[in-house]
Amino acid sequence: MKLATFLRKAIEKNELFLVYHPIVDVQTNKIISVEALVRWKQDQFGLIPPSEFIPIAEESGLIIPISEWIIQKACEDLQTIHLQGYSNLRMSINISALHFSQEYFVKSINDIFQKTNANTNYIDFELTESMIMPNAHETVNKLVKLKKLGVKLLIDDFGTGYSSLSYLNRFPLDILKIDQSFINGLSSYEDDCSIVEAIITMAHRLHLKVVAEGVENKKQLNFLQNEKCDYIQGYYISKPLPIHELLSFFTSWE
Ligand code: G
Ligand code: G
Ligand code: MN
Ligand code: NA
Repeated sequence: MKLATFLRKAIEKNELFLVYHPIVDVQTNKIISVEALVRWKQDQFGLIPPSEFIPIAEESGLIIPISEWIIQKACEDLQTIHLQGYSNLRMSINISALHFSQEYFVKSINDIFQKTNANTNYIDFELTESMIMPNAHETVNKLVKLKKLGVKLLIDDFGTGYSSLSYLNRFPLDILKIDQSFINGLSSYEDDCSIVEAIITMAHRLHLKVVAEGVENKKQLNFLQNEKCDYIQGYYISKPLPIHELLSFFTSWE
């Protein structure tokens, strides 16, 4: 049987779950946000990584119910986190390309927000350059509608997509997340240092905040601190954690 057949059953069989990857403010050293990342634990095959099943989900269209499930679960867990006393914590949610391209995308998001009574001012949506570039005009309208719901918009994997920078000030964006490939190179490649430096300067000129993803050591952190990067995310802080472990991680971090 094909993986898609098993994936079709994954939601009802409760096989999908979310883990949360902390994002830290470089200046204050406080955890300001977590990124929701989906995981699939299948009966026979065990843990299947998203790099394997997200493409299958996109091809088969299954990504749409999965994406809606992810967004709803992340909203519910954000409420749990807020009720535990971490009332300023933000939630960053990856948006699927196929889901985003649907005409009813904004409505489906709004329905989930209504259903979960979400505090949308604490939610960030992670989009990629390739999702927003194809129909720039249509996309602007969609992004403007999304922003009216209260969320912030983040460009994920920045630096690896389209080379056109013209969209950066045409779209109502708030945050750039520098792709981890540039952060990996900070320790050994002068070129990567220059690129990261340039992205941060450019982002700040455009009044965008910057997240560096894939920070794994103190050397990278020091560089980013010097360059006035706003936020960092990576294994140097923590691995992505299930909600209960996340809550104990918050306690130990304070
Ligand atoms: O968590 P991990 O690094 O294994 O994720 C691998 C890829 O899967 C990343 O590109 C990530 O954006 C994508 N991914 C992980 N979680 C989600 C999710 O909840 N929704 C969507 N659409 N993509 C996700
Ligand atoms: O495409 P997206 O940026 O959503 O995917 C993020 C992925 O990168 C997640 O699966 C997350 O686990 C992974 N990631 C985040 N920080 C680090 C890190 O410091 N090291 C490694 N190896 N992976 C990381
Ligand atoms: Mn992401
Ligand atoms: Na990324």
